[in-house]
Amino acid sequence: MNVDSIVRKVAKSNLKITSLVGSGISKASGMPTFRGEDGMWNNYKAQDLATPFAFQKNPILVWDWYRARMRILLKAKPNPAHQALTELEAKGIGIGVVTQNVDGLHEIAGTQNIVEVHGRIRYARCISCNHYERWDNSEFAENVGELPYCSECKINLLRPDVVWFHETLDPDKWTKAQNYIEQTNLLFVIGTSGVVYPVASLPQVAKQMGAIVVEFNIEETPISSISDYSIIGPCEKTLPEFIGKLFEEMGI
Ligand code: BJW
Repeated sequence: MNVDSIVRKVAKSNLKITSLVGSGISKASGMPTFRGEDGMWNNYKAQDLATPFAFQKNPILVWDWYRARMRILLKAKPNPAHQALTELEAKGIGIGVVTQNVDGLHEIAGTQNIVEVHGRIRYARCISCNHYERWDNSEFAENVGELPYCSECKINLLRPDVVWFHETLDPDKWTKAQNYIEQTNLLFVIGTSGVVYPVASLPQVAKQMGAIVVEFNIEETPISSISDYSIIGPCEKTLPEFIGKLFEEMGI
């Protein structure tokens, strides 16, 4: 089915769109994805970097990986897909963005209703006293091989304020994400491989609650089989095009 026909099928009054987002949306901003061709897990093993055990074993290695990503992020800007989600919200039909991304590019694009379920790379938190501080500056990012300590208690290490494998998601954020899913009648699933739980369960929940699911990805994923429509192609192109046509169809 072509995009025009899909838009005609989903456009209706009282649309409440939630977007469930993964790293594919930020690829056109220069941020690498985790899996697939050019994915970070091709060069690194997730268990060596994105687990609490990895941080206990080798905090310098973990911090240097986050520093390398921060150096890329400091040059990155939101792309047309991030901007399209901001427009969706501004028109009153985008109710929320549930993002697995830690890069903060939705916020920079001007989206307001965002829940960052896997945390925020721009912040670090003390492993003991729970003090938070920003570290998204080039001085910090360039200090390869150094371990950052908490500026509050001055004793304990800082860690990136992200969710690693084997860690639970922040319960408030998870509740907020579930609320968006429960309220939505159209779910966009954008640039995620759909393999990391519990987030990967959300499209199924939306579907069970009667929402239409539209996936935007460059390839099929495990989410494709439960999606009503899969739009294959780079989302920085397909998403603004789809949203533009949706506005036209709805006359907004
Ligand atoms: C494009 C595109 C373009 C490219 N346009 N598309 C067995 C053992 C142990 C644990 C588990 C287990 N089974 C399940 C679990 C739980 C585990 C899990 O899900 N594991 C599976 C991988 C097997 N989950 C957890 O541990 C979670 N916690 C939890 O469950 O708590 C309960 C619990 C406690 C104790 C024990 C067990 C359970 C926490 C998950 C945290 C994930 N953290 C990371 C790192 C975040 C910090 C950081 O950024 O450093 O989150 S991992 C990484 O994957 C990151 C991402 O948010 C997440 C999802 O990845 P994403 O975004 O989908 O990226 P990719 O690369 O996978 O996909 C990119 C997609 O874009 C592809 O589809 C491309 O095709 C597409 N694309 N360009 C459109 N232009």
